[in-house]
Amino acid sequence: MQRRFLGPAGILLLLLAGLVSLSLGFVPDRVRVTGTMQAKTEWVTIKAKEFRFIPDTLRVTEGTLVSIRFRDVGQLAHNLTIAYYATDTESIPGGTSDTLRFLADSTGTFPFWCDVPGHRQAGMEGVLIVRK
Ligand SMILES: [Cu+2]
Repeated sequence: MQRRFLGPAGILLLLLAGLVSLSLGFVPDRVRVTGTMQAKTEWVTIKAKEFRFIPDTLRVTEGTLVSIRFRDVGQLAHNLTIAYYATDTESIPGGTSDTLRFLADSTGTFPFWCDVPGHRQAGMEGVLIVRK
């Protein structure tokens, strides 16, 4: 009964190894892989109302997992779109909130905006600054 050696723990280990190699395979080149692959989480809060973001400049550190608490404190529905990081919230009604998470893996200054038609043009934009 050789198969007995591959008990539930062994199967779990194999699954984990598979998952790890699978996830490593999908890491884009520009992501720096550190020994533990544990990114620190950095929380920031941004409020939206007609027609601006408060604050309109977000500063985070490269390599952190950024969690943005997005609060719509206005009357209309708004969203937060960060095109460079291919991430956005739904358009949420006034008085509600949402959370956006992404790995800030590139330094630079990246615009964000609300993509409800007309809102960016009305002033709903800002910049995300990712520094070393
Ligand atoms: Cu908006």
